[in-house]
Amino acid sequence: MNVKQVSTTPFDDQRPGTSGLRKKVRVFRQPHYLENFVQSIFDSLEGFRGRTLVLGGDGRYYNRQAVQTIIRMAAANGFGRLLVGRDGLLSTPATSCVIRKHKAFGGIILSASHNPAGPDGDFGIKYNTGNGGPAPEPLTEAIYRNSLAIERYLSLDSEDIDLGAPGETRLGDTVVEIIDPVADYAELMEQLFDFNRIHALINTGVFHMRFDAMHAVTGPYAVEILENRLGLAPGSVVNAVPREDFGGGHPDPNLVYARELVDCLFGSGAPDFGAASDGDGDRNMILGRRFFVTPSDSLAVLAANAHQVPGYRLGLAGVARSMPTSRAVDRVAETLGIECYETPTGWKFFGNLLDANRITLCGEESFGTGSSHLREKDGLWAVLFWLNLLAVRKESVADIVTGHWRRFGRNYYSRHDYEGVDAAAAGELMEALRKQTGTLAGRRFGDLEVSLADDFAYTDPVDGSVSEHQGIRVLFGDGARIVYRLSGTGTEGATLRVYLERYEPDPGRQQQDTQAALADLIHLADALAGIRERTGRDRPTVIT
Ligand code: VG1
Ligand code: CO
Repeated sequence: MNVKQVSTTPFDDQRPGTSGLRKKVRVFRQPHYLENFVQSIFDSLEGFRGRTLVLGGDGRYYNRQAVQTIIRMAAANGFGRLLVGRDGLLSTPATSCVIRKHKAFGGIILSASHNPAGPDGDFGIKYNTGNGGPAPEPLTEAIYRNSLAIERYLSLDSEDIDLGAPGETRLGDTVVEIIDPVADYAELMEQLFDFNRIHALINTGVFHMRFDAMHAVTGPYAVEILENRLGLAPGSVVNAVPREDFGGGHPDPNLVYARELVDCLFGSGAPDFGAASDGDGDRNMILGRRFFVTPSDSLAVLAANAHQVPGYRLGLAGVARSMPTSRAVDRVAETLGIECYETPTGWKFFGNLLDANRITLCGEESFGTGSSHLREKDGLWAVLFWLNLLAVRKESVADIVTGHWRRFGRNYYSRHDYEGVDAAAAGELMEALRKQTGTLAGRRFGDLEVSLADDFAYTDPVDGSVSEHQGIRVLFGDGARIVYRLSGTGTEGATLRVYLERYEPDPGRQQQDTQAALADLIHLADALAGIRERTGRDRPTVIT
């Protein structure tokens, strides 16, 4: 089969963000746009000739066409074998699993995660390396540099592959294998968790659960694992069929976008346990009956109880959280006598710590939790972890979390997002804050005294690489904190994220409403940054 070389010219906007390159579908559909980025990835890699590439996506609009394009390009560039999820589907954690299990050279994931899909929605692409994790910053920067200088890309003149038929096809010297997207992942979950015990809990007949796949990629995984293997009643997984437009929704598992599930868990006759996942299956939301578990608390609870779950019974090497994530897990680490690392936002920063066996569990406030079993955050894994804990402890979700607070204290925590604000105004707001950081320490605002203010920089303890400007943090003496940063995943204007946290050790004061408990900090966050004045917004778009 003849390899063709296609001439092209660079686009100047292909720098990957927090999690790969994300743009509007219409941007990706410009001639050569996708191809340029894919070739820039391949041009940044060495030694992949004859090796395996894993390929799949969250099933959103444009997924199928992009898969066909990338199959031709990967074959033309010399990969020996392509493992492609059936129908072009592979969740982000399943891709990480398949890369590791089959010792692939790397993988390409097509997803814009929780961002809405469809012809007017978003599309995205990210590259994962042989450890199964997101490309680290030096590699994403190399990809970006290549994209600025690209002159040609390689492809084949070949027919589309039938993505629905499992089995192998030859494309020149390359074998394209269509794989079951669920099998390897489900097998790994069975190794980590006590399926018999969870099965027993579910089949008592008194335990009820609802899982919302939000019309995104987790549907087939959840049906196979929760219903077929663990015996959950058919139909307990709702919105289970992946759709190209995610049913018109916003597959972001939080209190705002997963409203249907939240209403169900807070309604009369609510099930005992509720969970949801996002577009590409790496996020999770955990709910008990009339109870919401913040992702930060979820990480802390999992860390404190990990020894009760087979895959983690030998204990934890250490834990890590992204900087804006609440410090609930820090208290658990202190008690367990293990290290707790603080990384910048984005899963790529956990990779080195996991590879070096410095940590076992890690998580982010943005509904992401994961462990050393993979190199991505993993939505369904977190749900199974909770199910395993519920089966062992035989307590309600609310009792487990409130018990945790009594033991470790409660970190009241919330994130306020201002979406789609003017990019220049958002940049100026951050710049003004950055200038203030030098003068804030020691100042008092009501009961709050600033102990430290800086622009967070991270030195990777494994490879020594430095990442700067990762968010402005303002710390107060009694464990309270405000963090400001701009999103690196949006596709329109800028999104300002304000993270608020306050520690409450007194069990008698742990039952307040979160926003009320954080009211002083919320007020101060606006006063310090001039959010209303600079963005023209008088309230956040989304509060989680
Ligand atoms: C957001 C979250 C971050 C997460 C990232 C990718 O990034 O805040 O914690 O790692 O999305 O998650 P940002 O830069 O917009 O704040 V996913 O599920 O989109 O792969
Ligand atoms: Co995601």
